[in-house]
Amino acid sequence: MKIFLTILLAWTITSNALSQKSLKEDLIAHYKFNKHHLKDSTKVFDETKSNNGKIIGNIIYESDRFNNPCGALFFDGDTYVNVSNSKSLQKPTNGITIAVWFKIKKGADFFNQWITICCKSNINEENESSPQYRMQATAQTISLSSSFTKNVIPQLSYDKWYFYAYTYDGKIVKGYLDGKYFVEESYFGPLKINDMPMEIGRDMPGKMEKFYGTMDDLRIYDRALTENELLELFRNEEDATATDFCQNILQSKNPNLKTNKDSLSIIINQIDTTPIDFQKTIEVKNSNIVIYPYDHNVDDGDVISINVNGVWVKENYTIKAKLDNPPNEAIIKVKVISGQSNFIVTKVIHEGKIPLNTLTYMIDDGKTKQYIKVNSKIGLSGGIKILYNE
Ligand SMILES: [Ca+2]
Ligand SMILES: [Ca+2]
Repeated sequence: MKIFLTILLAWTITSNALSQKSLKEDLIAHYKFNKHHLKDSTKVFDETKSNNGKIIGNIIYESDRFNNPCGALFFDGDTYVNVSNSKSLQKPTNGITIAVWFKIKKGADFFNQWITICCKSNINEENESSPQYRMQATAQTISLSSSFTKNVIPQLSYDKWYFYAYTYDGKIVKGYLDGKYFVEESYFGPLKINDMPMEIGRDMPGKMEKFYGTMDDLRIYDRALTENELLELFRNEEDATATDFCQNILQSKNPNLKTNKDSLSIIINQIDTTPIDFQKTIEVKNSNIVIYPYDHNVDDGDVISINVNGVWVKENYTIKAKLDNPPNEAIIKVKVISGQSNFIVTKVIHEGKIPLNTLTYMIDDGKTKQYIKVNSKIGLSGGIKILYNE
């Protein structure tokens, strides 16, 4: 159902000094999406501690808007996060704010992927309580609930960080981009409570949408924030200190140590101190590749970690013998970058019964499957370089 746009010409002017609340007040979830080196890598942590989530799909961290490695979570168009229902997630009925930093990956579908941030529902049916609330937008609409969808076209570019927010105060839904108000419309809720989980990066009700891009600092409030408060969030630099979240260490201020995507050796020195023996260079014909690592010989309990282009895509992973139909969790889907060296590094954590770890990477670019054998052992990681030219 679409509601016609009502532009309210009169602003209600309240005294900001008196009504100013802390930005922690009524905050029911805040996901920083920073990788925690020592914590469960399948989880995303809520700063309010009430609503931790579980990543379903590939766990891929990317640099955040401050260029800190592993400071933001990448959604590959299939991956999403499940957050169990809770009393606090059920709170928003007469007011809400959903605010997020996101970057849409080049190639994302205008309708099925676009701004699919969160949705408090995990069923296909769309009704007045499914979802209780959502932040979903195609290239031409924005949606807060099943009965609030509005046609609007925010002009967004691929691969660029944006700060996006919806607020609802019981009367009006407002949309903000980079802290600035861009749209509003009357809407008389209330948002109807449900018992369903909240999903991040997936919106099941009605049409299924899944996010393809990177997300950071998702915050949900049980009230409508003011424009000033949203500007304050937009300017927030809490995590701006140079930190390598891949390893939970503060980076040196030396600019040469900053992530420079074109410099293979610099990235490699940052991810790990274990020397790497590059054993093979291959070429692929497509930027989207599927990688399937398996134990070359017998399944003897080798535990490894795999790094693709600076990101630990598998950690403490027990490598298995080859399967004809490998399960999803055994497969790594990545996008390689054109015109530079991409790499896969295998670090041995624990050697199985047979000391030298030999594994095979099946690398499928959609046209051909290449099978690359890599040897690695504790203290000497094995590497493959991948070249792709657009
Ligand atoms: Ca972050
Ligand atoms: Ca949907």
